[in-house]
Amino acid sequence: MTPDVRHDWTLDEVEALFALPFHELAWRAQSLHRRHHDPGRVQLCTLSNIKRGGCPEDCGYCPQAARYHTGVKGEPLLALDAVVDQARRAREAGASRFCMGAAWRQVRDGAAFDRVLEMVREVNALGLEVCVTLGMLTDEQARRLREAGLTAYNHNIDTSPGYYGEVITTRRFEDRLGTLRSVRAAGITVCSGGIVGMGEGVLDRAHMLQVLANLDPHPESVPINQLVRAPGTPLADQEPIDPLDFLRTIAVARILMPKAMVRLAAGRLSLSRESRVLAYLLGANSIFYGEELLTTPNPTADEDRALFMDLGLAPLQPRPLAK
Ligand code: SAM
Ligand code: DTB
Ligand code: SF4
Repeated sequence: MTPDVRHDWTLDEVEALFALPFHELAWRAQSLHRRHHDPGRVQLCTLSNIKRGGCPEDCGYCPQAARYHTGVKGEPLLALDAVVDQARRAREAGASRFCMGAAWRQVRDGAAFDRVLEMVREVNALGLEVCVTLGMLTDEQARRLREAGLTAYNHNIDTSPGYYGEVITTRRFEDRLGTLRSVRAAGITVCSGGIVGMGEGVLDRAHMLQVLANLDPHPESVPINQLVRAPGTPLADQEPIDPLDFLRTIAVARILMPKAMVRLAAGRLSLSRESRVLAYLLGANSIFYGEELLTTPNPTADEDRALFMDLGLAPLQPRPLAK
């Protein structure tokens, strides 16, 4: 019998999963999901944009890239107290993970990074899983984050190796993999996924998931974002994709990485209530929770809580606070 967790997926195999009739795909995704997770629990992760806008990179999807006229102004790194307050409120609202994002190309040693390390320390002390996404980093910076109590580092590969250059030219796909290696070497869990709906083909989606699934170990967390079409970015007028194609990507991610938390990430606002339900049935077991992602809107906490009630789903609980 083939094991559930594999690291030797071929591109043909992954493409074949995308080509399955929907009922077959759904059955396989759901069976694996139930074998490795409680299907009634979804993790709520709250995002905080600790360093907004002004980014030197040219990622074609991103409202925070300084070179596009998106209306997002560059701002300095938030104060420690403001972020810790946000984390406390997120926990009270039911989140068990707090993710802090910075619009940086890479981490630079100095006062700003020292403040981020403080943020990690304090959020960890609140009993929350702590994740940061700060761009590229070195082995030593990863080690310092680990020491401060970081649970996870988010660094998306975003798309296939072949399509990467169509969307981003200021760094290479290989740079992303290098950062993921530093994160893993430091003993931090890996959060890495990508974006669907940037004009890529099914083969690109298959290739992106194949790269993630052939990392050993698999990323513990895999965010699947649907492109949020931000005015002013090169991808502002991209044709929206068929929700079924987005859902297929979620299901294939679940099949390839059965133990990972698969996150129904950006783009939830453009999905119908029923498509969101299907995403949970196909193996998504984590969402971004709170009315804003980094710069764009997300469903409100009330809306998500109401849907959870209707479906009988419950949030994963944060770990109890030490006395
Ligand atoms: N600057 C760091 C980096 O790029 O790694 C961290 C922040 S960056 C905003 C984190 C991720 O957000 C990107 O890798 C991308 O996957 C996602 N993202 C950014 N803009 C998006 C958009 N308009 N729609 C969907 N996902 C987006
Ligand atoms: C991820 O995969 N998606 C999040 C988080 N990791 C950092 C970011 C989504 C950003 C959507 C566009 C915005 O709000 O600026
Ligand atoms: Fe900068 Fe990250 Fe946005 Fe790219 S995705 S422009 S690196 S903030």
